[in-house]
Amino acid sequence: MRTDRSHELLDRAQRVIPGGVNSPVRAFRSVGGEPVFYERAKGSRVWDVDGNEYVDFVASWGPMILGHAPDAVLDAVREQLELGTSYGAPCEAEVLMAEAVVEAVPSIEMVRMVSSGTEATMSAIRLARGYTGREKFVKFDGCYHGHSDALLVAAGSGLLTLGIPSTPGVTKGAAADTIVLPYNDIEAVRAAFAEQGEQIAAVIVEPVAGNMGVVPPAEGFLEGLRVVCDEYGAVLIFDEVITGFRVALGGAQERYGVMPDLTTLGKIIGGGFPVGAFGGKREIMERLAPVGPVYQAGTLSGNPVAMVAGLALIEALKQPGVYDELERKGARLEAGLRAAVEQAGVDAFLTRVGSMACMFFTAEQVRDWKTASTSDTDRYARYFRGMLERGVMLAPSQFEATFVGLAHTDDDIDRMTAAAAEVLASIE
Ligand code: HOZ
Repeated sequence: MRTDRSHELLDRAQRVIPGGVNSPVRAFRSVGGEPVFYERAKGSRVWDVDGNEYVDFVASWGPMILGHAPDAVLDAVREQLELGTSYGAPCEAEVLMAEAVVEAVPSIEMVRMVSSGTEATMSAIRLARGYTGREKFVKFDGCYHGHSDALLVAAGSGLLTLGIPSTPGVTKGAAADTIVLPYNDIEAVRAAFAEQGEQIAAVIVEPVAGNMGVVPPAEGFLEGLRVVCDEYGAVLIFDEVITGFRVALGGAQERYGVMPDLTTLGKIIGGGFPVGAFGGKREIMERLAPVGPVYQAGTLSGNPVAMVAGLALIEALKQPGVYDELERKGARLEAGLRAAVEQAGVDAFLTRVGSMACMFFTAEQVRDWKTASTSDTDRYARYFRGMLERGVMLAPSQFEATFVGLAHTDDDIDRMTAAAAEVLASIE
């Protein structure tokens, strides 16, 4: 596998970009070696600048559920480009997007567009605080809700990947109102509320944790959160930046039948462009400026190019049979990986919800960060490198998701699981 061009670009990048990357998990730090630089992507494939081709299971960390550069999205974007790329003023596409989100996501009555998942979660927390007049909020160990200060406490994704327990730059004050509890532990939630429930504005949760690997909600966990929040008048926020439009058209709330008060979205609704959104009950959303006093704003919010891209993608996802097909492909991947694990006799715990999956290198049953963290990350690194050499692109971290999309053929999936069987049999 040639890597000269990627190596050269990394060398140049490191002189002008910290670590040579614009987001830390891309840096391959926990899997060793150097990141490959991409040149192009189409369907289930990505190609790097040295001409290597990979079947891609990262999907730009989730958005590319149709595969890369789908024609429907490209056509919509081309048309919009001629009409202007940013207005900083209302446009029809953002109304269509809001209507599409309200129609698809069961608990959302009103929605505000932003430019990233980080902005969405940060704004949702502010809104919940403004609505309740309380300051504290609950988050769960290993869940990641973007990189705003108060939400970085005990966070997943890149912080787990790089082993950064808490980051300099977040003041004690910013972190003081964040209550961290173990994921899937409803008793811990009840105890925290019994002690300080009158001060808690919100509970924010990934309804399927997707940033400490993939950890499904235990039976009764989401339902229990709903009950506790109702009892104490706290706002329940589902962070569906990953699960929204992925595990069902209406996200995890549709799949599990539990309705939050607020929902955050991102990734898929941008069709590959930088987009986030937060929405929910009208009564809460109308606390936002200009209707209410809670301020939130953005020059590129509701950007027309991003809106038409997201709309084209959502339209494709609304076609009959799409989520059955994603489920079928996810199940095929899981079955192939289970067979590979069994054949190789390695300790691994597999999780999957629809088209998002994870193989934890541990003998433990993973249900929270404590159990996820028992994974052998060195073994994952060897697995990752073996797969890369065989033309399969996985997330460069044990604690991220593997995404299957509509562009993956059965052959792509079988090629991936055959490569996994080979690699698992050959690594210590
Ligand atoms: N946190 C996301 C992955 N779980 C986005 C990737 C990134 O941080 O760059």
